[in-house]
Amino acid sequence: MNGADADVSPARPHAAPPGAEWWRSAVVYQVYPRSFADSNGDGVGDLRGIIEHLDHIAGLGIDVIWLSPVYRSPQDDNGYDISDYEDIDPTFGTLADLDDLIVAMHERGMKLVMDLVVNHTSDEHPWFIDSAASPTSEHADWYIWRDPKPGFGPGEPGAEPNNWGSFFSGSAWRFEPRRGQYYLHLFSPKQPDLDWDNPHVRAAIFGMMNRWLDRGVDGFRMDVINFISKDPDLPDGEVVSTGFGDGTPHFAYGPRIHDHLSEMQREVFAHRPGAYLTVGEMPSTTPERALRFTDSETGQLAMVFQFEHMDLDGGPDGKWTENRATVPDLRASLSRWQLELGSRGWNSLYWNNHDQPRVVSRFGDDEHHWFASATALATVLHLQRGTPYVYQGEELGMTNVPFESIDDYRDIETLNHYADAVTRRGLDPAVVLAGIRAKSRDNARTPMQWSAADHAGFSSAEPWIGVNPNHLALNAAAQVDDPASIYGYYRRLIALRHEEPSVVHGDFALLLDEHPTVFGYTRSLGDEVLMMLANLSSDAATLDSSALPPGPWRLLLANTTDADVDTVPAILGPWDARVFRRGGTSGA
Ligand code: TEU
Repeated sequence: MNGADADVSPARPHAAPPGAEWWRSAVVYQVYPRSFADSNGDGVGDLRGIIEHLDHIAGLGIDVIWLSPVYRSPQDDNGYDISDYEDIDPTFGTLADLDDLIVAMHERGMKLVMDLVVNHTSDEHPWFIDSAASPTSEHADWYIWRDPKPGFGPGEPGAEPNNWGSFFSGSAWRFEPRRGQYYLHLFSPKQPDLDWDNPHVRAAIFGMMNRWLDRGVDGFRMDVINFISKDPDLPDGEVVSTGFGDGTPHFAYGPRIHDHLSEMQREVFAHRPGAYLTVGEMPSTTPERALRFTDSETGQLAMVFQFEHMDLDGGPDGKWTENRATVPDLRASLSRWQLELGSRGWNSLYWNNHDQPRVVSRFGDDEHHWFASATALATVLHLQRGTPYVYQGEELGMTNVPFESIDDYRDIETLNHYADAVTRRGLDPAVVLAGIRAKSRDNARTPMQWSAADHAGFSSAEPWIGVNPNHLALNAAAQVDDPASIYGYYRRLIALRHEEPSVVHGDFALLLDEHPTVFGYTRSLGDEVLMMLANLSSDAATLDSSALPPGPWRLLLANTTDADVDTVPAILGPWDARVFRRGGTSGA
């Protein structure tokens, strides 16, 4: 299906170069451990399961694995609610299993980035248990506690200290009778927010991070790290259609965010040789702020995950609908980030993670052009400047799951949203469910499709969440040895990054910025110029060659067979993607 595949050699275990900023040429693979591979037959994925499947990841040419949380946790939010930062949850295994994973990865030339969830802990963390017990306990001021609103009795409706809504529906405050006070939880009530203005909190977290680095991990993906500094006045937010206030202006870029991250830099990373991959997850951030965080001279992080392209197809309050983003909007957003982070900042590049629906269903055409749309979207992303992330199953073109009923879903955000929208707000259940089908996080969390066997080869037991019925045809066993598969195409894209310095370091310039469906750009480094053209549509697209930079162009990579080697086509077929090199010899 993707014949004209050029002079990119097959993937091989890739040893990232030592020294500063090795992560600039790296490609990261995210493992969501619950859904990756179950080695012990309890229906839930685990660390041994990951070890058993490392060659699947190494075979793609991946440099780094980001592991979603495996720490001890009540699993209210699948591990993003941590009750012990320094132990492994028995669901996933033991510390010895993690050590074995690190060794097995390092042997294959891959590094490990751990998830760092320190905006909040679990309410079952000993710090919070102590904090909630009394206003005079040792950890009394480790979390964000406030008195009831004046004029209201404790616990009365309306007594919450401000009007903020939680990301997981309802108020962001919960009353604790033992203290006669409320605590802030931006996510679930079982995820109380830490008070980062307390120096004891920061010291405890930095100590914990240091111990993980001493153990051999190579960096951190920092969960909602831009939320850690709150405006201490906690002002009300603008009321949105849920009836709650939007607090993000008061915590998404709080007054001490750069101080806290600079202190982290000093206390955790500065005294260590080498470079660590640090990626800050930052909902509601802007290119200007992301540049401040990632500036190669003055920034505090290697890169951030921004959300602008993930928010283009949201409903009025950003919640889930069947809306689709247009190509011009997607192109304008992604290219703005490319240009504004420029040569001083650094992008992370992603379509998917454990919080987002599957890209081939969301921005592609999983029904009529599954292969071509999955590979076209991959090409658009991987040729950009920044560090690309591949989320488990993306390399197989895994799709959204056709769950029939709300009872099939497991995700707390999804279940709370459904209950809130349907029961409290009286919205049409069919409409709410359609939005959930299109955008729910559980689309990303169905079991990894290893084979056509029972439970997709993920587990010998009934998995914790339903398997996508399309695993009979769409699975790793059917793809890994086939160079014409989506997996084979990802290998070539990743190899291209490792072999072409212009893919890593080249300047970005947008092409055809008025075209209704084509995303095109060049990457230039000295005399080297690459051109990427992709038609993100199920209809053919006409190209005006006079609007393209002069050639001669030689084909380097194509996702469909009928590509003529050295001609920039006048028409791009549905979801055709092409990468060309200026001058030089032909790749095919
Ligand atoms: O996600 C933060 C975040 O922005 C999510 O609220 C996301 O926008 C939303 O779920 C999309 O539907 C991080 C983690 O990635 C997520 O899994 C956690 O639930 C959340 O933080 C709390 O730790």
